[in-house]
Amino acid sequence: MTDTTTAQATAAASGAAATEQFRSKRPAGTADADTKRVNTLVSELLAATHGIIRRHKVTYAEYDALKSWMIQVGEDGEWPLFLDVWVEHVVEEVAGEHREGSKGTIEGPYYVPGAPRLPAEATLPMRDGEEGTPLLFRGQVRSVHGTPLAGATIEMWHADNGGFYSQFAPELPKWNLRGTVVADDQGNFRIHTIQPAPYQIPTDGSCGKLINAAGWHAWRPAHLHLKVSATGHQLITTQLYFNGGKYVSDDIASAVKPELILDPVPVADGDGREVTYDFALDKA
Ligand code: MBD
Ligand code: FE
Repeated sequence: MTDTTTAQATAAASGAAATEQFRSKRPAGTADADTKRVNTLVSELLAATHGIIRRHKVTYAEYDALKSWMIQVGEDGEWPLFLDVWVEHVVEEVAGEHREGSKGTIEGPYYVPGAPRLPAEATLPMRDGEEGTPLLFRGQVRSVHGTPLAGATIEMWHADNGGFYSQFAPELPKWNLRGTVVADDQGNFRIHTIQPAPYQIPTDGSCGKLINAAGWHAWRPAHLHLKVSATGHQLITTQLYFNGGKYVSDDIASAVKPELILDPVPVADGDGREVTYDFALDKA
């Protein structure tokens, strides 16, 4: 890890950035306020909570601990982190139920739209001497019937070799390790980047406090985030992991699926590793 970055990354700063990012992507009040639906969902959520309280004889001390913790989650801006780590995977499971194409998984809190557009063979924006094993990620975007999708776009974002995301940790260039690659007329792409490190949930905030209190670990396996899209097709939000990597079988965000594990091989004539991964997109 880079000491300067570690020294200054705080839960509150990355939480505030994630909260701001979420607000700008999805302005408040866009969900359907269907009274019956709200009644059903909130009533069942409350009933499940009441059941837990009765079953475990929850005390006032515990109730107050929950209240102060929830207040702190808000103050830290960590609601996006909390929800995406412990809830989003089930929302994604339901949303992806009827799709035939490539597997998706959760988006997480650190996507930023509008990353620089790059040609079909490109290197993600990175610093001079960016640390980490070089990785060539290449493949083809096709329809579920196998038709190459010309001009498909592959948005990729990932952490650096210290596990930090640009725009959510200090001192990183704005678009570091973020890009929007436009595939060629056969849907092919070749993306040069570096392998990210595993990601640790900030230990100094409310989510870190919960992890400690519950005796869990705070880690996600190293991963690449992707949004793959093409005209007339459904966008896929996914992540890819590295075979044999730490936490691949024990992701705190429960977002690993067997289809999403890459096994890169050393490049024949140079540094680093390469891997091919093709995407199949469902019709819109
Ligand atoms: C991440 O990098 C991430 O992908 C998720 C889902 C949650 C927290 C940090
Ligand atoms: Fe991530």
